[in-house]
Amino acid sequence: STDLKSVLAEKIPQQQERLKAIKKAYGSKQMGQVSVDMVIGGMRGITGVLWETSLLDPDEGIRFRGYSIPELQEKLPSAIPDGEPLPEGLMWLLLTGELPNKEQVAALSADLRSRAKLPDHVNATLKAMHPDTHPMTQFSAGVLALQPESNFAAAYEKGINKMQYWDPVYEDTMNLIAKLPALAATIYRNVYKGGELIEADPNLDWAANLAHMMGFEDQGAQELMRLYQTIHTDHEGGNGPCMVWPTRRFLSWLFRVREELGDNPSKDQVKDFVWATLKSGRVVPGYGHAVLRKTDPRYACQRVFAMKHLPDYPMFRLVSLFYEVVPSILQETGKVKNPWPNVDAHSGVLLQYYGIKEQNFYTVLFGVSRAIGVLSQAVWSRALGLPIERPKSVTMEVIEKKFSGT
Ligand code: CMX
Repeated sequence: STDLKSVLAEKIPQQQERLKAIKKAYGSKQMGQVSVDMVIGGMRGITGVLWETSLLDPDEGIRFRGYSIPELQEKLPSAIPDGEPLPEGLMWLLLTGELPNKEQVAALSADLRSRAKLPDHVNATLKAMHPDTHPMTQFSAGVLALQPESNFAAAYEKGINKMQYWDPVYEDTMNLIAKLPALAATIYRNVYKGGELIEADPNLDWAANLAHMMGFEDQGAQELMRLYQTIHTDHEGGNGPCMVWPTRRFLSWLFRVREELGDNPSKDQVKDFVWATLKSGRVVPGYGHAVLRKTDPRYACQRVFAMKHLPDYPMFRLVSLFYEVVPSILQETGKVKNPWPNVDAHSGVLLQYYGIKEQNFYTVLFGVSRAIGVLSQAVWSRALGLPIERPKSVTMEVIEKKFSGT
């Protein structure tokens, strides 16, 4: 079937049974141990969340429903021959666990287009906001302003069987994801382009329409948006906030390199610059990772994109030079667990190349993409009846008393 909801509805009873069986067979088994370091360290390393849509492997990076990014670039339908995957395809995969064919992706694209219009009251809400309000705050406010349209709120008010929760959550998910490009683009045009809005193009897919409504018609920019929106959708469960600051920090760092050393610095000059950064007690932005232990595949696929579309862009050449120089320096420090670059050491440069230069907006683009992962998981969370996460907390006094023997 090309109808996502009915494909999903078929899978739900099987997965409910699967979870019941897991609970029955392994419910009392131990998944690991918790040290005081983990309690103080933001629960890092504690396995404590069920998250079906993606899994982060320390060596391979993110896998979406078992598929790596290069595999998805090969297997997911694209808008142009040999082009980047369409995020609608990844959304289908995250929701159903199955790779979609071209017809299924086209049907999902069309469904999203039919739900894409932003209600007037949301436009009015955005217009009424103080012009200095950060784009991400406007984005969050815009999402909240959509609440009157919520199917779940209406169904809950009327009274709905718990087993059916997933249905209105699915409708809300579709409606929200469909509207995010218009919401993001409206904010972009309001904040940076004098409020002159651009209508959606009925012939474009979801991500290309985002680029189009922001004002970017270049094929390359639309391809980049498809790739960007695909690779940022999910990064397993339990992610914290502030995930896009490193993109900005990396870019500022790159701008400083250009200012001080020009477009064509030597390897030795770049080495000295990196060491100076480390010696001043700062981290090298865009490098290292809490879990990953090799080059982030999201970095790698953006590098391939850059080599194809913008091989001579001076900022990309600098990024490449850093790739040659930084890992061995970080290794030399002897303490950095992962000397390889992460996604943030690449995204910014690609956006800059296509003229999306407003760095405060990058977090919104990230938010549009991540919504796909988080909301797909939300549908499953309701389908499986998962509870609210409620980890136990303790005070310092509890730790002291427990281990000091007093
Ligand atoms: N430059 C300099 N020092 C670094 C470093 C880097 N890029 N990455 C790690 N280190 C240092 C740590 O600061 C730590 O030093 P201290 O022991 O003196 O405190 C030591 O190496 C060990 O840290 P780690 O276990 O390797 O890394 P963490 O899990 O503590 O931190 C991260 C991970 C991402 C916060 C860190 O690598 C970092 O600050 N990187 C730069 C910022 C960045 O690119 N963040 C983007 C993350 C993207 C994502 O998560 O997807």
